[in-house]
Amino acid sequence: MSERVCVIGAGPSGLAALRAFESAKQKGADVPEIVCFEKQDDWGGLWNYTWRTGLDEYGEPVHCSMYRYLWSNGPKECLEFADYSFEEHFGRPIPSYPPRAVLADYIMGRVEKSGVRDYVRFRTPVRWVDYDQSSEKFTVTVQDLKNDHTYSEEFDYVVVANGHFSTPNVPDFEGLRMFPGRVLHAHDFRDALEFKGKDVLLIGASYSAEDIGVQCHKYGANSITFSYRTAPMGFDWPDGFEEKPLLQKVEGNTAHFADGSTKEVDAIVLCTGYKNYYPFLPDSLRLKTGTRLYPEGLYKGIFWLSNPKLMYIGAQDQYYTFNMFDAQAWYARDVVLGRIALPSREEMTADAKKWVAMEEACENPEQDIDFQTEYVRDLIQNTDYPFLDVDQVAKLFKEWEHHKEEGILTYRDRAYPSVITGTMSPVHHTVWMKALDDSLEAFLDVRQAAE
Ligand code: FAD
Ligand code: NA7
Repeated sequence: MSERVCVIGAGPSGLAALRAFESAKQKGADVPEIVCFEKQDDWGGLWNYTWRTGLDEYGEPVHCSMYRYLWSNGPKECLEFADYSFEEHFGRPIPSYPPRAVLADYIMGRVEKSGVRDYVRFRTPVRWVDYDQSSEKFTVTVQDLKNDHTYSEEFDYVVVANGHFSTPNVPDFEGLRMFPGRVLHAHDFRDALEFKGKDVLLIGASYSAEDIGVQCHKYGANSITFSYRTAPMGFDWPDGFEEKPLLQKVEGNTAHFADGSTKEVDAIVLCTGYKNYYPFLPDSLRLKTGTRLYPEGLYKGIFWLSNPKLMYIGAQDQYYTFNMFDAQAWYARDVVLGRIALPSREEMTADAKKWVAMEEACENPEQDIDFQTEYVRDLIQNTDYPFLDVDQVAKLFKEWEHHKEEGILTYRDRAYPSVITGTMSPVHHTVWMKALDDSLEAFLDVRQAAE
C-alpha cells in the first residue's frame, strides 16, 4: 500500500493508533506507511514525567501536566487494554491504583513489545497541516529540533493525538498580581513537598483541585481550601480541608470569597482546567471545543466532518482512557484500510448531532459514565479489537465514584477484579495515605522481595 498516515503525538492516543495498524499488519494486512511525529524526546505523552515547567531546552512549551507522587485517580481495571493485561505485563496481578511510573511502564511496555518505535520521529513537533483539495493530500510541516531543520511531507490521512490536558486555562483574579506567595496553574505543579506546612488555596472543583489538594495534605500542608465557581465537590472532607465559593480578590495573603468569608493563604494553585489547543491546524480543520464528552464536529467522536481523512483520537473528556483510545484507533484504522465505509456527510452529521444531544442530556456522573460506555461499545463492536466487557467497566467506574464519596483519602486502598482476566487485584501493601514513595520498585515491592 503506498498511502501514508501521519500521527501527531506519541502519547497513549497516538500509541493506540500505532498499535492498531501494527496489529493489522501482524495479521497479514497491507497497511499504509505510518509516521508519528512527537515533540518530546520519548513516548508516553503526559505519563512521560519531567521536572521542567514553562519552556523546555528547545524553547517548546513543556507538555507534562503530571506531578511527583501522582497515583492513578481511577481503578486501573477501568483503563486496561483488552489486548494486553496488567497481569501479562507485570507477570502477576498488581493493586488497583498504581502510581504514575507503574502506569507509564505498562503503557510503554505494550508498544515496546510490538516494535513500533521505528515509526516515531522524536523531538519533531508538527508546526502546520494543510490540505490540498486537488491532490487530496495533507502537507505536514514539522521541525526537527535536534537538527534545527524544518521540512514538509505529504500524507493521505492525519491522526491528531496531541492531547488536551497540557495547555492550561489560566483565569486572572483581582490582586493576584501582588500576592506575596506562589501562584501557579496545576500544569506547573510538580512537588507537594513545596507546600509542606503551608495554607494552600486551590481554585477549581474538579479532578486537579481534588487530587492536588489531597496530595498537598498527604505531604504535610497545613490547610487546604478549595474555591468553586459552580458547585463544591462535596466530599466528606476530613479536618484541614474546606470548600468556599469563588475567589473574588486577594489582598496581601488574604483571599476573599463570594460569601464574604476570608482565608489567609500562602500559595494559590489554579486548578482551572485545560484547553483543546491545535495551533498547527488551519480553521478549516481545527476542532474548536471545550472539555466535553462529545465534541461537536466529529463523526464517531473521531472523524472531522468536513474532511474525515483528518481524525482526532482522545479529543474528548475522559472517564475511559487507554481502552477508549484503542477503540477509536481500531475504528480509524479500519476506515483507512477500507474495512469500514463512512456514510454520507449528511448521515455522519446527523449521527454526530444525535450523540451531542445524548451527551447534553446527561445530568450526573453516572449518566456520563453510561454515555461514554455506549460510545466505546459502539466503536468496538465494529472492529476486531478484543472483547471488552464495557458493562463491567461501567460498573467499576460507578463503584469508584461511590468509594470516593465514602472516603476521599481511602478510596485508593480498594481493590477490583480485572475486566480482562477476571483476576481479583491484591490490596496494596501500604495504605495510600502512608505510601509516600511512588516509585515502581516500592509499589511492586521489588526491593523488599529482593531482601
Ligand atoms: P497526551 O498524553 O497529552 O499525549 C499527547 C502527545 O502529543 C504528547 O507526547 C505531546 O508531546 C505530543 N504533542 C503535542 N503537541 C505536539 C505537536 N505539535 N507535534 C508533535 N507532538 C505533539 N488518565 C488515566 O487513565 N488515569 C489517570 O490517573 C490520569 N491522571 C491524569 C492526571 C493528570 C494531571 C492529567 C493532566 C491527566 C490524567 N489522565 C489520566 C488523563 C490523560 O489525558 C490520559 O491518561 C492520556 O495521557 C491521554 O493521552 P493522549 O495521547 O491523548 O494525550
Ligand atoms: P476540568 O475537569 O476541566 O475542571 C476544571 C475546573 O476548573 C472546573 O471545576 C471549573 O469550574 C474550574 N474553572 C474553570 N475556569 C474557571 C474560572 N475562571 N474560575 C473558577 N473556576 C474555573 O480540569 P481538571 O484539571 O480538574 O482535570 C483535567 C484532567 O486532569 C482530568 O482528566 C484528570 O484526570 C486530571 P466549573 O465546575 O466548570 O464551574
